Amino acid sequence: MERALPEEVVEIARDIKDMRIRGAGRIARAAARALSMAVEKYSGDDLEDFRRYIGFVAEYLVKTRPTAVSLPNAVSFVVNPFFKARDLKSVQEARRMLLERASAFIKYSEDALERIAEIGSRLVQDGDNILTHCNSEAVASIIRRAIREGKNIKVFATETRPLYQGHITARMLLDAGADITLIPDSSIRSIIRRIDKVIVGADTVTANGAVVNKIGTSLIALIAHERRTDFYVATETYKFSPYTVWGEPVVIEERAPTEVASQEFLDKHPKLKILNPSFDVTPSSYITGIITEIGLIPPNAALLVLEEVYGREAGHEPIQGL
Ligand code: RUB
Repeated sequence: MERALPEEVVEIARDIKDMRIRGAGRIARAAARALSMAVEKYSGDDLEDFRRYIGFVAEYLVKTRPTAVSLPNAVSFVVNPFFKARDLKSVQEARRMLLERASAFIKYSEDALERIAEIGSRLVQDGDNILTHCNSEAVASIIRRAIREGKNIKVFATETRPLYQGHITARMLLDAGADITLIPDSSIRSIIRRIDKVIVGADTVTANGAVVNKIGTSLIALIAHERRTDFYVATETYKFSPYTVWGEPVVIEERAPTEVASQEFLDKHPKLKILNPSFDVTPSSYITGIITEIGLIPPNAALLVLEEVYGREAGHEPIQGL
């Protein structure tokens, strides 16, 4: 079914796709915002048509980026109660329900970051050297909090090629007054001896406690493991994937070759192939602990977190109505 979508919704979807909105938490909140806008812009009074419309918007948003499960989880948090409700009498009533769910999600997400900061900063000791990869607001919240608590820490941030999200981390943490050093991705093995703790974010946590995050994360975990350096993941529980409970694989996003080499270079060498996966998978055995808003959990307890969040429905069609 082709439908016209409100320009604001199309714009948010485009921003997610083109990574002007990026990072699993931000993507999730943007999707909740887009759903609110779609609800506000709907003008009809036919409840069945409204159901089809919301299903269409939900599917459209979920397709923008494939890897971070925070996106379908946020969408299902907003739309599932609506699709499940059997006693809705009007579009007006449905509208209210969806708007409430969208703002509840955004509030939950913001509060979760504060809890993660609180729990995560307890792990940070005065004098620690902390290594992070890519740009994660969950990790940034922990570091900011540790600095506010007066801990004297040094942060090492990888560049995170090919898109250099490490520069975003550097800017963010400089603004927070951090002592921060930017390092090439390939320098980790020589720098790890100076590091006390690695803390990274997550796009998806699977039922068996593996963590999907920016490409290169698993290499850092392997190096940390070799040296027995603690490796933590900071993540909200809505990045745990109910889809993986029954073994559904996480789709790893492949991005454009032009992120790795210029169009001019590619044109000059038409036989050159480029591979540009955006994420990788770190096995649970390399992870010391996962810092969530509900506590510091061992990676092997991921399934328990999924049961806590989704109950016995974990893994069964998390998004309704599509
Ligand atoms: C971002 C990335 C981040 C996670 C967690 O990848 O891998 O580590 O999304 O971030 P991209 P947050 O730049 O490709 O979106 O803690 O902010 O949700």
